Amino acid sequence: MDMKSAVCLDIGGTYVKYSIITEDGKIFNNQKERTCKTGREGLVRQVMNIISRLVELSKDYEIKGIGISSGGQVDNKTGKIIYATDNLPGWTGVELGKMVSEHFKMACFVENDVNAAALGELYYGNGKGYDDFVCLTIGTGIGGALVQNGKLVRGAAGSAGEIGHMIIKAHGRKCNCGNRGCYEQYASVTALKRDVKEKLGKNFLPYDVGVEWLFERYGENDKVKEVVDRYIDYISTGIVSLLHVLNPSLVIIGGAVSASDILIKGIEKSVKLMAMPSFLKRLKIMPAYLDNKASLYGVASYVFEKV
Ligand code: BMX
Ligand code: ZN
Repeated sequence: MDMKSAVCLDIGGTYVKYSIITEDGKIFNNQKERTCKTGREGLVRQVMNIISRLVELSKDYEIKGIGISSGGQVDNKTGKIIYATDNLPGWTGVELGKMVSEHFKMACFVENDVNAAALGELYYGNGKGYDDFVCLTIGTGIGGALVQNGKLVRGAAGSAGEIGHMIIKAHGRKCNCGNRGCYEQYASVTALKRDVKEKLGKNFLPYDVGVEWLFERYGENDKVKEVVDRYIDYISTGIVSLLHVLNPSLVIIGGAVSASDILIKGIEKSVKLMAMPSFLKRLKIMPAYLDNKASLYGVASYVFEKV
């Protein structure tokens, strides 16, 4: 009865993931459902419903608070979504923290999804013991977080780390942030799926498999190799730019694709070819330890630390 717990949600461009996490790091009821993309009202309703169910399920615990990570730029002091691209339609301006804490009469912390993932990795995962690292997640978009001196870099408006919107090609592909040539238009899973359709045909990737399926066929098919090699180069181009600006000692790559050895090895090789030697001296590139639960652990750490 006394075990302290946090109700945790991670709102991404494709799924809302959620679970109950206890103070000693156990995770219960870890589930996901597709993100409601019909606009603000639908997504708010979905979030409220999930929290209600989790609160109901946590009756046997002492709930310390609610932690939510979300795509978009988040003011973590007020819990407001400062700006979200159309990956989460209508999400800009939502006062999520206030809404949730008033409704459930509990503390609620909101943080950008990848900032939260970086905190999760810092406290519970591969970031342990590192003071300077970059975390990126490859999914519907590309999210980023920068940790320096053991702390998240937030920037002047609290929006730092939107690395998916670094422009890697002037006048390039249109992005749903309104710009052109953004990193996530080349190196996200969404972009890879589009490239596969273009180069290998509409039905090449079976509808019920993830892009990992493609990496497994890397050695078997020249055309697959060509698409994957180009994709690896895109991912690496962004990483090398980050290395040259920040000189981190670790890059953590999260998202489903980070489980693929071919991808991580390919990125390592390609980064070595492009980066200047001194930036490689102390560099490690690692997949996220907490897998797709990093953001949930990150917001849980918030709840336990801050309340
Ligand atoms: C987008 C942007 C980032 C987010 C990243 C990864 C929105 C809604 N999202 O670049 O804030 O971190 O996607 O998100 O503005 P995911 O949907 O791939 O998990
Ligand atoms: Zn963009």
